[in-house]
Amino acid sequence: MTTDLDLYRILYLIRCFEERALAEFSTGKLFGTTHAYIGQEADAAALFSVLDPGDLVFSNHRCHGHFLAYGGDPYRLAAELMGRATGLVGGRGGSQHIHWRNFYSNGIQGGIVPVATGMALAEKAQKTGKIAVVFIGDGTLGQGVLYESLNIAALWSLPVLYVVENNRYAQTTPNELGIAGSIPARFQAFGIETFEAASSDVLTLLPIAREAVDHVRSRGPAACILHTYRFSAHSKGDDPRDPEQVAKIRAAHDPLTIHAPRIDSAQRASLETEIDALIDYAFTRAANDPFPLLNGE
Ligand SMILES: Cc1ncc(C[n+]2csc(CCOP(=O)(O)OP(=O)(O)O)c2C)c(N)n1
Ligand SMILES: [Mg+2]
Repeated sequence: MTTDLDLYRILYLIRCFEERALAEFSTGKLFGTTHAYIGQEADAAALFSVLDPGDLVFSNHRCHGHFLAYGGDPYRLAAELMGRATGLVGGRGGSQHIHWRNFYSNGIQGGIVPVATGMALAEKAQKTGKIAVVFIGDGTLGQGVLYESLNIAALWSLPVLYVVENNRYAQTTPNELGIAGSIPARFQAFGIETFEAASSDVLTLLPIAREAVDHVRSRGPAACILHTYRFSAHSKGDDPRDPEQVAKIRAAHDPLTIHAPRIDSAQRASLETEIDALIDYAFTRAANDPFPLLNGE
């Protein structure tokens, strides 16, 4: 049974990690790039609360929140962002290419969708009862390989959930300049069932996530389309939006502000102190870890 406190823990953990990652970035401690999940936390909190531990997860360039909600270690992730040998993949994957247990991510838009679909086929063939969940952004609806994957998933009734996190922008391009027609119709054209929500309230998203996951487990492929907002820039400085507009959106749709009043304030304060310390430990320890050796050892 997932409690309100469990959900707040995930929301706060992601927020805290991402804010620290952005702060560390500006001091030059992180390598490559980074795409913060700030604003979208409720999507991950809801979906990961209804998955089974053995399910497979395929994420994208905006993967930190998914990884933390999956139960990943913030220290190993921080070490990966800093290119350290102790990182999730030895410091060679960076922010976008991480792997741990049944969690995989890939920074090529849509690149991991056929992989997730194929892994769903493998799970079905082996009758494991596990499902594959793959996250894409609205901007990734333009990748042709998505539609090849949907076709096969529908034809072979594969246990795969396509999660579209529609934060309304593909980097700096708003939806209306990049997406024709309706998003659900793109899945429905293949006979794939769609579940949809426009909310940053984790309690609104939870039953929809559960319905979508149940559908995949018992009947076959589905899409879960979540309309959300990102509050930070696409990666670091690239945000064409009017800051006043972003502030207004944030004031109305912050998943933490929406959920926090449901938690006893003393409990919340103690949880926040605990997570602040955990994140501080993660980044401080990672910053002191060794870099991988150049000869590949
Ligand atoms: C094939 C490919 N083209 C371009 C890029 C560069 N790129 C990274 S993220 C991104 C926008 C993605 O938008 P969306 O799918 O909506 O995800 P969001 O960043 O909004 O979470 C682009 C163009 C890429 N990673 N892969
Ligand atoms: Mg987007």
